[in-house]
Amino acid sequence: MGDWTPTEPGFDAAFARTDDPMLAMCKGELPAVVLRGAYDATQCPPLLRRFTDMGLMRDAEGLLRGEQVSKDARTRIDIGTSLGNRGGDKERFLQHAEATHHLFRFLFDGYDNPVDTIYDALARLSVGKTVKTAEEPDGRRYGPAIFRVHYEGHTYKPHIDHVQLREGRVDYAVHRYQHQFAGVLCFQNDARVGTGTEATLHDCLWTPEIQPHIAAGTFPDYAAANDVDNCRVALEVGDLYFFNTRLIHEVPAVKQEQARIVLAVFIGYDPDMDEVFVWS
Ligand SMILES: O=C(O)CCC(=O)C(=O)O
Ligand SMILES: [Fe+2]
Repeated sequence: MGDWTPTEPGFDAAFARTDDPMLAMCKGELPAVVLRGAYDATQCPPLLRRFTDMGLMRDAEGLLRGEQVSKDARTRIDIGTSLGNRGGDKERFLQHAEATHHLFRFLFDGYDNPVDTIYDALARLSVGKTVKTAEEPDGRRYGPAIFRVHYEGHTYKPHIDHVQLREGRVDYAVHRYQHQFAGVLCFQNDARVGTGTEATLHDCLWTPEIQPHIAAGTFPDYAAANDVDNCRVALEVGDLYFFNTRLIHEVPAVKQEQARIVLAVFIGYDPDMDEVFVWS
């Protein structure tokens, strides 16, 4: 125990730990690669104001100013196309993804494109490989990335993300990838100052034997009884991290102060394949 920690602050630290950070994450040996200040933090607040003005997300601050209380009680709002939530209807999913591509063509006008920030960073880590938005054999693309706006109380209980292992999908091209990662870029913390609610990664790759503990909500007991190591990922606005989503991971309840907002992608990766697929 002890050295199961993410690398930070940048690419040099990742490649100083291992000459193949993606492979080390595939194996679960490296929990995460953290890239501090990957995106210019000063561009996040004005972009988020634009999203609110466009009606893409709810203005949690309005409550504090005594404005009309929203009837929208969702604790998570997506700007983008989630395969996990929409993949049940493939045609609709792909149409929705096309609309997201259209939206993202102008959504960031005047600012740096944060989706490019994630793809470029992933390309630097995936040495010798091509990084592109996931597509079906006929060329239809998945969503490129997704903003997830998490309001007070939103919690990700211990879980994994895997198209095949968790969602059981075999009718999408991304199912061929053995390894799935996430990339998460912090746009707004729930704490106004410093780091906010932090994700925890457990030193435990999912297996069918673990599943009963996930399903029953008893993973914390299992982890304690088996001395499962873990690490926390503290993010400030502009920080980006990548991790293997087959690691059991969780994010505790978001604070009341303000929404926790991230730009996230999922990544299909195989050491033996030249193409890295990215979707949301
Ligand atoms: O928001 C985060 O930091 C992680 C969320 C998560 O569970 C994921 O992206 O797979
Ligand atoms: Fe997750």
